[in-house]
Amino acid sequence: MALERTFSIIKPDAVAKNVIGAIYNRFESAGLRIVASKMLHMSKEQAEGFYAEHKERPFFGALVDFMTSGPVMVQVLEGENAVIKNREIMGATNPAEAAAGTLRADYAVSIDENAVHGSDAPESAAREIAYFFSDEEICPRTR
Ligand code: IDP
Repeated sequence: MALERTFSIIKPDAVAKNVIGAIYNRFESAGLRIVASKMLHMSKEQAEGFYAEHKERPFFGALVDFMTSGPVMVQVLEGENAVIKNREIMGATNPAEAAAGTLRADYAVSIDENAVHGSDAPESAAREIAYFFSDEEICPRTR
């Protein structure tokens, strides 16, 4: 299996809880490598563009407000089956349904404030990575 990349966000609620390192540890313990990373405070336009596919959903306004409420960490994770592996580490969208030991079970309080984002397919991963990172900002594993 070739190495795959996925895009991840540690959302404002988890950054506020001071669990960036704990979450990075979960990625690394599962064999995923952080090959790009930065902290930023999204603008309204940036958050609206990122979540454009949800524009017609009733929760869109609340989602944009939340994602712009504080800083986030954005990162590119690389590894075998990175997309699916990260989704497994994250757990279900609604923390009430997230399996024990997943990030959302451990760190999220509600479906609105659910700690992390992760791409749902290789195609969306490529789009989302390019939304936040230039090629020069990504440092693939060298050995
Ligand atoms: P995902 O983050 O697990 O991929 P999506 O369905 O792509 O889930 O939804 C994107 C984000 O929108 C979720 O992480 C969550 O923050 C928010 N969201 C999704 N469904 C609801 C809902 O029914 N109410 C409130 N917020 C929601």
